[in-house]
Amino acid sequence: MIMKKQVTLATLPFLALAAAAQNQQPNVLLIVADDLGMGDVSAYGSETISTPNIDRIGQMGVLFTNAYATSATSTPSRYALFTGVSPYKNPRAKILPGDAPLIIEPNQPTMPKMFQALGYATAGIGKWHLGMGLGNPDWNQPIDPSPNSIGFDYTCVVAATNDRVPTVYVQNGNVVGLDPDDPIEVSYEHNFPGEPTGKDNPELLRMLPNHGHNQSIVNGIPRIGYMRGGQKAKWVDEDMADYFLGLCKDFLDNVPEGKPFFLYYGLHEPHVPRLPNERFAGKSGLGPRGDVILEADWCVGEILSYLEKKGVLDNTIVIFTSDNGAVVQDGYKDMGTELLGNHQPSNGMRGGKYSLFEGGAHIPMMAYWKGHTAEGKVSDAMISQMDIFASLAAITGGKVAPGVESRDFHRTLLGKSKAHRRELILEASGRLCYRSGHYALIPPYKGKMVQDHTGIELGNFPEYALFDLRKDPAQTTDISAKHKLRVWIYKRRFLKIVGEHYNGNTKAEKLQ
Ligand code: NG6
Ligand code: CA
Repeated sequence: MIMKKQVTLATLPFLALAAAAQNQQPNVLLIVADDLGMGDVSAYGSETISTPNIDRIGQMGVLFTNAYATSATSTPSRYALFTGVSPYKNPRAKILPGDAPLIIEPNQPTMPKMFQALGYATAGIGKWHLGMGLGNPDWNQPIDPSPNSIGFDYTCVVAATNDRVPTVYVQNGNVVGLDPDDPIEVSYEHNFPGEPTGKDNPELLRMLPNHGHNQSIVNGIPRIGYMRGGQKAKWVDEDMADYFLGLCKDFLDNVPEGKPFFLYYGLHEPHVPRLPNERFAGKSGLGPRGDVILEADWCVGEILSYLEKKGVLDNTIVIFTSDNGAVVQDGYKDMGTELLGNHQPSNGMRGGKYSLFEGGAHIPMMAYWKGHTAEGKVSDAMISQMDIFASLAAITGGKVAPGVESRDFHRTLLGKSKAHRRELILEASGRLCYRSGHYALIPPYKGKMVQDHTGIELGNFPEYALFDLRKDPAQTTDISAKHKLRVWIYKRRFLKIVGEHYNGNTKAEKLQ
């Protein structure tokens, strides 16, 4: 159920900058949360959590009820968002360790490069997870290629995830606060002599893992991967939200006069480990996961207010979304499940992050551009994050090179059209499924149905399974036996699109 609230914006002082803004290209603020489900956003009807700032984007603009990331995990999803290319076509677009090489080729077209070519000031701040350097980089030297190499003038990022080493910020390819007398070493294979680990030193931990996450300890939290040195450069998890928000504001303050900007703001919440600033701790009643969602919502409110204060919000296209669906328990014992109560992060959809079911890649998404988006519009058009690239290109006059699959749905993005993707390929931990109209086809895959440590249903069926999402949005009933012809048609189509990339079954299963 969608709640509709009336929102009026306070009229703020009209600054000189705003006057200049009227005649220039629209700015773009792309906010991507990490593992936020549709049910975590109150605009989608949740009454167990309140996210008024995020909701406001949908209330002022368009709220999408049928929006998809390409994937059910972060790396492939963000790869597609920035490159407009299906992640299953890049074998490296899988959950990356913190020392992975950049998986976007130096000559590959990207959305930020498109904006750069148009003369935009561009920045990428927050969660990255697309690799950097050429593999196992020397963290004590400038890293090249860096996130800047894909078209950002300025970047400051978490290299991978907040649960992976190195637990330092990397700014324009350089570790922030590096002390040459305390060099950083990182390994995903072996520990460094004398360094404690979560596995061997549980007495040093303030949060226990429930799966993995038992290697180097930073701030009392066991992480994935081993790290030594860099003591002064290590981030403080509880300050991360304020840190990235501050950098976003700095960037906005320094956009050269007359230039539009493209700002990718990768919120790290509510990915594990969930360590809210003390201002939010205990505030949601849902435990740390709910608290960091409130923190993320506050960040969104702050950045919108800042744009407003600077007089540029009116000429800024604001897009809010999440990289993949929700997960409650993702490797730490942080009371997520115990305190969940009636909260439904996946909004009643089956599965979650990692899943081929709808909970994997069906994500929250909203767009607002004053005077251009229809106010308070709820759109059920099937839209993919991969199409944001070409849609923004169409609005700004940018170029999308051949080979990029991103398609222009800008009128849909602005809530002015019902044009939509007729079909989608979705990816979840290397497995693929197919959406057509209101049907979801899940091809057979080996493996467990339920992932032990997350409790998430992955969607591994022995045969093709078909779901009618209009009648059965929770995917309770596989209707393949009654819809043999539809299964046959969809299967053929699916295999034609993905070809060799479908590896779920024997060769006989492949289209001849
Ligand atoms: C998994 C981690 C999980 C998370 C995920 C990446 C374990 C047991 N689980 O391997 O905690 O880090 O990778 O999440 O290690 S993502 O949102 O960046 O894709
Ligand atoms: Ca994620």
